[in-house]
Amino acid sequence: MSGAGRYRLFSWEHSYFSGKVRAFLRYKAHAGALAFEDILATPDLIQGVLIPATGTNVVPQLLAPDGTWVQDSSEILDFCERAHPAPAVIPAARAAPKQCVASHVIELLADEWMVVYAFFERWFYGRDGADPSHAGFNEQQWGAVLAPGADGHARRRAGRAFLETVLGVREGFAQPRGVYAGLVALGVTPATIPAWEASHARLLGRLEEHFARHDFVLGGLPSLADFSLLGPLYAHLYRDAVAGFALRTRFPLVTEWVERTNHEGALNARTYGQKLYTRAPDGALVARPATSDGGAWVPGDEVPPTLFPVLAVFFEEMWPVLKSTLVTLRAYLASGAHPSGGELPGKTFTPSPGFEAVQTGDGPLTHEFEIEGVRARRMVLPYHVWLLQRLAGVVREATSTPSDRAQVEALLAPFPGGLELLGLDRVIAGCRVRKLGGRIFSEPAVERP
Ligand SMILES: N[C@@H](CCC(=O)N[C@@H](CS)C(=O)NCC(=O)O)C(=O)O
Repeated sequence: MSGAGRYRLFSWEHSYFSGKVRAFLRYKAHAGALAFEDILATPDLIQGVLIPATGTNVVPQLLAPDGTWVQDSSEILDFCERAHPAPAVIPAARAAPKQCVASHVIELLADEWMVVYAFFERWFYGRDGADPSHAGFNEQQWGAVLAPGADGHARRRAGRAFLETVLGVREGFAQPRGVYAGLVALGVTPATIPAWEASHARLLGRLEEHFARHDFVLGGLPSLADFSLLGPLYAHLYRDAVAGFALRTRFPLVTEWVERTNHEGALNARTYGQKLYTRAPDGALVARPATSDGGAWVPGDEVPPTLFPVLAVFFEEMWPVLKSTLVTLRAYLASGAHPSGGELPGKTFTPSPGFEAVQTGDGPLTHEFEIEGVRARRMVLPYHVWLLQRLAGVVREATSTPSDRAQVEALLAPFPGGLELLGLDRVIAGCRVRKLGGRIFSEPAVERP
């Protein structure tokens, strides 16, 4: 493919959602479906290129060969899947309704629930005075983006200055600001930390069991669910030093899956496209696919049983929070405090600038939630509603015939609240949102004649 036909991915190596998109593009590129250049999103490019294009500073962002900008990891995957359908990454709603719904549920869990585990690990062990601490590694990671052309000492100084002045590593949880204010807003405080850690360890244990039997979420090839799980697992839990040590030593099969899915340094991990060889009696080398399940997704739209405990985490922990998000957002939209069609906070890791009062303390976009039996408060994220709308569309398509509906019902029925996903459109009514570029707005009220 010529240079002109290439996608341009603007990303950072240490970014959660960049890890998801990069591995997905690598998979498509490995199959020859597309070509892309991975571009370090420096502050200069963010200010001069990304913000003017999409209205947001976040990474990753993708520039398609035809000049279209796509912001948001989920939209990037959908966009490229439509443009380059083979090899498929998203199970088709009509051909594989159960695998399709299960993959999207895991995407939601990975993007917006596991984010708490990952963000916590990075910054709890990145604050001054932490023991163990990967503060030096964080200086390097940030410096590499902030001052990429400077020498190593200057890069570390640039990283250090940013961690102190903007991210708040000196004060940590003592006087939370920057990323620590983000953690508090996500419901991570000294009172809830043990609960989040227990939830995190349980989920990794369940993934370890799954990857003992299958090389990827759906069998012998990666899918949307794998690339989504790489969000939390690559940059924060595999690369970062303290969490990376724990992952390698406590969850070696999840570690191996990270290498397999990220497709770098993966010879021992066995990955897609790789062959394993045995010797024939005549000494000739005989090749077979290196990954489990014959190198394919499990047949018959089966969702592997070892995935059920992973899906259960979504229904037990995250789904109640999403339902309460809808209730709280609906009340806020009806309160008169928000102009119909106006902008809503759109960020994931921290309260959005300008909405701090609304999303912190007892603000109208905060709510109670529970983790491991501990009750606390966290911010409401209208972006979650946009993801739920997306999931509602997927569920609608995956249940459009009576027999498909029966299949999806059978998949969801065992989980608490599982069948509620079948009525998502109804549950979302009254608080639908729109995403324009990288910004979220409420749906304008329909004028009645
Ligand atoms: N929903 C977005 C989230 C993107 C996002 O939050 N990116 C982070 C890095 S992983 C970021 O750029 N944060 C900087 C900021 O929020 O200012 C996606 O799926 O792409």
